[in-house]
Amino acid sequence: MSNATNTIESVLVENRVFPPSDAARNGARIAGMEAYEALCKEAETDFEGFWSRQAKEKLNWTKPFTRVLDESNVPFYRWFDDGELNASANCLDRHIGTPVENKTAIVFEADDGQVSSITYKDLLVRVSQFANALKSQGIGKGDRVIIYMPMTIEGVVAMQACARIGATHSVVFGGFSAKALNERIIDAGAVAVITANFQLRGGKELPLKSIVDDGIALGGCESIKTVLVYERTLSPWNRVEGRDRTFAEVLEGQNIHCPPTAVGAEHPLFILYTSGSTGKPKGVQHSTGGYMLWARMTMEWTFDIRPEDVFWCTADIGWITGHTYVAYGPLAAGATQVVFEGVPTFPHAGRFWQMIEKHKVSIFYTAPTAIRSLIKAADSDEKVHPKNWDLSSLRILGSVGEPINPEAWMWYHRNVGGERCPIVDTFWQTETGGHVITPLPGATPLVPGSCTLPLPGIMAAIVDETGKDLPNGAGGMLVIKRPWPSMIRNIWGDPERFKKSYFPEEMGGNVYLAGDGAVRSADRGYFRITGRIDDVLNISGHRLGTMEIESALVAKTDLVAEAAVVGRPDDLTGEAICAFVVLKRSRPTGDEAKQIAAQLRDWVAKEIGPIAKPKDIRFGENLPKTRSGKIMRRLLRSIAKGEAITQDVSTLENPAILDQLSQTN
Ligand code: 6R9
Repeated sequence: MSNATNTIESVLVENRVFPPSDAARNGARIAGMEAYEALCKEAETDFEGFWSRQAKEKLNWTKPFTRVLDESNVPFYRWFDDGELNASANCLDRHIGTPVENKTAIVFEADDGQVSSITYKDLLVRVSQFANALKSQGIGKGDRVIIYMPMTIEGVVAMQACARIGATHSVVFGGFSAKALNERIIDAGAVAVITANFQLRGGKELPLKSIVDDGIALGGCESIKTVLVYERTLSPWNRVEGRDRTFAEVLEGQNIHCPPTAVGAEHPLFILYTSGSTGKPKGVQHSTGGYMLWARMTMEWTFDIRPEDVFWCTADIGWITGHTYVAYGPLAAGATQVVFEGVPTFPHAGRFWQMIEKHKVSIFYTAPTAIRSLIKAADSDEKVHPKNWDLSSLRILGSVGEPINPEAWMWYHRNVGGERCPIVDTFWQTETGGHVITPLPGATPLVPGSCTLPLPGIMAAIVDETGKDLPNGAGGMLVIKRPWPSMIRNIWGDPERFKKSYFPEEMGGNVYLAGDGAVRSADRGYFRITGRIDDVLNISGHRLGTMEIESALVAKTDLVAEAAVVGRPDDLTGEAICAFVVLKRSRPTGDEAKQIAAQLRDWVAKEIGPIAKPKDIRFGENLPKTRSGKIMRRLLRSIAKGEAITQDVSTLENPAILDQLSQTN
C-alpha cells in the first residue's frame, strides 16, 4: 500500500493534540484562542474597519487611502485603492532611524558554505544603487522585468529594486527551461531580463545566462531591450553586444540614494506564473498595498516574529513562498533572515541542521518533501540525523507547499523541534499571496496533518458544487467567501480566465474557489486539505499542470501521437508524474521502451524544466477513451497507482487497452 493512502488513513484517526506551551504562548502577539477568536469576531463585525486599521498601522503610506474595499466590479476587488505607497520603502526606508537600521537583514550562506551578511542600512544602499541602474537602462514604472536569478542577496536586491521604481517583476525559477522563459517573457511583455552567468547548486555550476539567450532566440521577445548579468562565478559567458550588461557595468557610479516611486495600492507589484488546469501557465497578478500588508501581518501572526529572531525560509525566490517569506515579509517585519543558495543534501544531508546551529535560527520554514527526504537520509545514516547538531535556538517550525503527513509531522516535532516548538502547517497558494489557513503558534492547539483554522478575516468554508455549505466531516471544495487584501487581482492579460478559474458562476461569481478539496474535523472544525480537485499536480510542493506536461510530450512531433498525464502518490515527493504515451510508431517494449522513455524525459526537461520529468512512462497502442473520445483519467489514475480496476468500464471504447497499460515496461 502506498504511503499517501496510509497518510489519509492515519489522518482520519488522528487524535493527538498539542496545545501551545506556556513558552510559546507567553508574549505571543496572539496569545491563546480567546485572543484569536476576538480578532475573528472583530473582522466579522466590522470587516472594512478591521482591514483599515491593520493597513494604517502596518504600512507606511505616502498618500493615505480613504476607501478600504471597492466591490463595484466583482470579482475585480480593489483594496485601499486611492492610497499610495512603495513596497521597497515599506521593507527598507521604514527602518532607517530605528534600531533596525544597523541590524543584519540577510545572512547569506553560499552553496560552498561561505557566509556573508548585510545590514538594513547597507541593503537600502544596494537596492537604491541597483534601482538607479535600472533607471539608467530606461526601465521605469509599469515596465515588466523578468528575474531569472539564483538564491543570492542579489536576487532579493533585484526584486526590491524593481519594486522601488514601480517596475513589475516576474521571477522565473532557475530550474525552468528556455521555452518556459520564452513564454513568460512574451506573455508579460517584459523589457528586460535580470540574470546571472551561472548558479551554484550542490557543488555544480549550472548555466542561467545561456538559457536566457536560448529563450530569447526562440522568438517573439522583441520587447527585451536589456539583459543584466550578475557574474556569480568567474566562468566565461557569451555576451550579446548592445543588449547585455554586467551588474558591475551598470552599477558603476550609481548614486546611493534613489527616492522610492510612490504607486497606487493596486499597482501590480509582481506577476508570478503558476500552473493551472490548461496547458498555459497563469500569470498571477498581485497588488502592492494589500500584498505588502499581508506579507508583514503574517510574519507577525503566523511566525510571531520578534526582534531577536533569526528567520529562515528555505524556499527559492522563484516560488511564491520565496516572494512573501524571503523577498518581502521578513524585511517588512525588520527581521534577520538566512538566505541559502544551495540544496539540503550537499555536501551532506545534515546541511539544514548544521545551518540552524551555525546561524542560531529560531524560526525554520520548509516543505514536507524536504523533511521526508531528510528523514530517509537520517534513517540510513546516523551521521546526518538532526541529533548531531544543537538545535536549541529553534522556537517555531513551519511547513508549506503540500499536506504534511502525520508521520513526518511527528518526526519534525521530535527530532527538529525537540518536542518544544509549535509547527505551523501553513496552507496557502500563489493566488492567496500569503497564509490563509494556519495555526498561530501562541494560540492554536495543533493536530498533526491539519492546517487548523483560517486567519482572522479569512472567511474559508467547504462547499459543494453549487456553493452550499457542507457540515463538518463532509469533504468538499475549499472556498473563501469574502475578499482579502492579498488575494490575486487578475491573470495577467486574461481577465476572462481569472473569472472562470477562481469565481465560478454557479457559486454566484463572488466566491474564491481555491482548487483544493478539504474536510473539517467533526470536533474542532479544523481544516484538512485533501489535495487538488483540478488537473494540477503537486510534485515536491511544486505545482505542475497535467495538460502542461501533456502538451510538452505531444510537442515531440516526430515520436509522440498522444499522451495523458496523471499523478500517483509517492513516498518522497508527495505526488509523482505518470505519463501514458501513444507513439506514432509501434508500441515499444523492453530496452527500447526504456530508451524512448529516457528520451521523452529529457525532452520534457527541455520543454518545461527538470521538475516536470515524468517518473513513470508507460506506452500503449491507445489510451482508454469513452465512445465520445474522452480520455478516462480516473482509470489511468488507478492504473498509475497499481490498483485493480473496479470501476465500471462499460462506456469504454477499447477496454483491452487497460491490461496493456497496466504492464510496466
Ligand atoms: C504556497 C504554495 C498551492 C497548492 C495548494 C495546495 C498545496 C500548499 C499546503 C498545501 C496542504 C498545506 N498546499 N500548502 N496543501 N497543506 N499546508 O505552495 O503555493 O505553489 O501555488 O501551491 O499547494 O494544493 O493549492 P503554490
